[in-house]
Amino acid sequence: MTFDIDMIRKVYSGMPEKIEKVRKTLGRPLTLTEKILYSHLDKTMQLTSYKRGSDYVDFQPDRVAMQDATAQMALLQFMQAGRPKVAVPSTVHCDHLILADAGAKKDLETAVVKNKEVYDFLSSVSSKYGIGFWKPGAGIIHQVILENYAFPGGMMIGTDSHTPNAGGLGMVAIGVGGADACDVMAGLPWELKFPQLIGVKLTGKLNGWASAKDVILKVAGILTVKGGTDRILEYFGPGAETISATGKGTICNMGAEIGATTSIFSYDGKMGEYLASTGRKELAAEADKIKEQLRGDKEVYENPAKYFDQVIEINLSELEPHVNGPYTPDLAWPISKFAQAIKDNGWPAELEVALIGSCTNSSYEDISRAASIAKFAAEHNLKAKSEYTITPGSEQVRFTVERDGYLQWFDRMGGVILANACGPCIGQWARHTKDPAKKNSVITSFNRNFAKRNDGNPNTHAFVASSEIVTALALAGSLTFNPLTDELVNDKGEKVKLAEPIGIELPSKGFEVKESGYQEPAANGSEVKVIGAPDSQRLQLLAPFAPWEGTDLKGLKLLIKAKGKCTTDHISMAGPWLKFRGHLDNISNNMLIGAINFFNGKTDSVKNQLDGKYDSVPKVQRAYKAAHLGSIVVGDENYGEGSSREHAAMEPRFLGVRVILVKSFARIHETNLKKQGMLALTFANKADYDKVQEDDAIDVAGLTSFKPSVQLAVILNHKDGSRDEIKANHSYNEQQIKWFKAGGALNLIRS
Ligand code: MIC
Ligand code: SF4
Repeated sequence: MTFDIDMIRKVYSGMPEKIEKVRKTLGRPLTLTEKILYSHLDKTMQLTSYKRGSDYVDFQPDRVAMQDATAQMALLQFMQAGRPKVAVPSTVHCDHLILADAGAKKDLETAVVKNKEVYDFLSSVSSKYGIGFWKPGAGIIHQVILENYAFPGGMMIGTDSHTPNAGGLGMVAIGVGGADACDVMAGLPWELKFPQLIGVKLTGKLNGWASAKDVILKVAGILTVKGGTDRILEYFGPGAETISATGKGTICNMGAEIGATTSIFSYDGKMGEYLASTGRKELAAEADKIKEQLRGDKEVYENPAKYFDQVIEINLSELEPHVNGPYTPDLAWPISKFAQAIKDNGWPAELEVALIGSCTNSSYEDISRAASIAKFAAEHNLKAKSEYTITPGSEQVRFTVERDGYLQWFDRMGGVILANACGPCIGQWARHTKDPAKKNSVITSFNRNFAKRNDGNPNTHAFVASSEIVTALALAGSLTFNPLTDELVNDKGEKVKLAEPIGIELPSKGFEVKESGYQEPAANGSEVKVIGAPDSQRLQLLAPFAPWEGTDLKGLKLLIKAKGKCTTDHISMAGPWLKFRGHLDNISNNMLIGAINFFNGKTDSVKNQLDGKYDSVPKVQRAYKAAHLGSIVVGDENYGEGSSREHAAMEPRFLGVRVILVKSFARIHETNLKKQGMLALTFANKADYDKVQEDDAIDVAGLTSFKPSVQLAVILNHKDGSRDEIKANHSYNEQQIKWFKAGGALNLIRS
């Protein structure tokens, strides 16, 4: 399980010289992001100033990380690539498939039985191909990566959108689809649009109830869910150095919610302490040797407006705790305004469930801060008025906080400790609710709060905040409580004002764990057999997609014109569907069932143009497929925001959708579509969205001369015989056009 110090030494040994060369070539000081990106350029790339936000550049990442729900597809694809072993250090983490129901021990036991097939498959494939495997119960991918593998100055890709968590240790860590991971594991370069850079200058120091989480909740409010697309956020300034490494991780983690490519902090003392405390003194010593390379240049931080495309400044001393939501993570409320917002909007004030933990907020520090509130409550005869759950991020954190006596306070407050896993964050939650038809509220310390995400119920209003604010609100049982100013009444009828949380960044006795849950790959993988039954309902080998037919596309049926927010949760829902993540045919039955049909305002109800009847989206699409008719999906802004799950691209591909035409895309989803051989197009004129009618048959012209930067024509053939010809933009480069023509990137690797 040891971090790969030799690999890291190799990366570090080349860095100073490479960075000096870049500085000379570009003739200016460099941001940290540029230092890391340029020192990971693929050998085929030139050293030149890349145009931010538009030039595609090839990189060579140092690591790959995969979680169980996405690893299945990534590894099914890797198995087709025909390589004996992964080309870079890679790991798989079993965290998404554990249902939260009765508490940690029972839930884990149930999951191991229920998901046996998938765990056996992942464990055997990992062992065969040289991949480190973290068993269920070991922890959530991003926490385990931070504790074991992340390193300052490194570059990692991961099949999960919160991979940027590792930015808390100064790593450029980027969320991708499984096909991208497959490329890197197969030894191919990895392509990314060279990002624009946003500098976030932090001054002052967090105090009282304010925490690292509030930094990102505020940034989300400023930049919105689209504001980070094709951008990397680099945090710096005196305030940055006062935040713990895990607090930095929280900030970088939730950068995913603004669509950021990733977020990062420069190497500093806090990171060094964290490395030492997690058994990596040796690595800290190596990083210290080249610490100037692991920070942005002084001139950049002194004069950020000159080197970043945008600069945001936040004074931590004045930062108020925030609560964001409902339904979108960028609806940011300072706590002093939140009670009024609840009243003004008629959101349910009663808090039914409060949940802490997740990959975003489950460090030792987070748990100690929340536990200090729970301890104060126990000492002052206060009990939780809402249901209250705790999901530790890893077995190492759980073991250590139990040893140090924190868990008992949650217990006394009335809390339930869940397994070290994603659980309710991804809808793996058997919520015990009496009346699901009732509007209700929950609050979490997680990162996403899209409709239906946690419990599948559209009536649930989900909010996000820090672990300590969530804990305080659990005690109040109400969302209109402000712990900074208001009092609670305890069992004895006394008024109590909560004390401010006290956090301990790192355990004084160091971290400890008995059973880490790690499995080393086999020394000789060729002898390992992959475990999987041919008639499985959960795993299905992939068949190659058909290549492009060589002509323009004619008469595509409009499958759905999606209205408003259409995240990957709307396109390929998680929760109960997670069990089919390794079975493309089965999971395709959830395609777009959460998207709202523009024409009737309903979900999962679209017109079948063949018989004029309304039916569920996957059914209608299967009817088109059976009739050998292609189709098209039309969407709104930031289509595909949220998760990295490539199922959201593979399902339409598998069922015969040919084109996704939207106002704008989220980065990972757009790439996933291209990788699978789909046409991902955007309206050249966004108002043309309004021209699309329910019974349209749509043509796409210009494909025989498909070229980078050249628009395609889209012809809307309306039912009444009239037609509209509109223009569509695309962002395909030469290589991506080849993917389209081959019917998907994997078809190219294979050949
Ligand atoms: C999420 O937070 O939405 C997930 C579940 O972790 C996803 C990955 C998935 O869909 O498997 C993500 O963020 O990429
Ligand atoms: Fe798991 Fe939630 Fe983190 Fe995604 S955001 S990795 S589902 S804990």
